[in-house]
Amino acid sequence: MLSQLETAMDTIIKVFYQYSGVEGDKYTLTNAELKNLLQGELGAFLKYQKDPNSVDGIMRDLDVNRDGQVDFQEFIHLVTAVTIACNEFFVELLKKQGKL
Ligand SMILES: [Ca+2]
Repeated sequence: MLSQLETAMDTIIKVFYQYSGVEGDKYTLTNAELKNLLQGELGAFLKYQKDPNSVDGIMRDLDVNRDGQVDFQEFIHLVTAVTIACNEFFVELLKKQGKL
């Protein structure tokens, strides 16, 4: 049986391939696949992006090797950054509530 953290990691991997397998190389995200993943899985994050063309900007930021695709290693940086931001938000909230 998988632990909670292993389940979370397994889910991240499955979500990535669920979206990356739609068109083109099934192991990388195209711009359209990245957009669908962000809208489907990180809607709240996308809502706070001020730039209406933010998906293109996120794609450029993530595509470190500049091949026009986002592979899993590039994608996991986004998950890490958003998770860190969420953690900082919750830590601040708990501090304000005097629970930390
Ligand atoms: Ca790439």
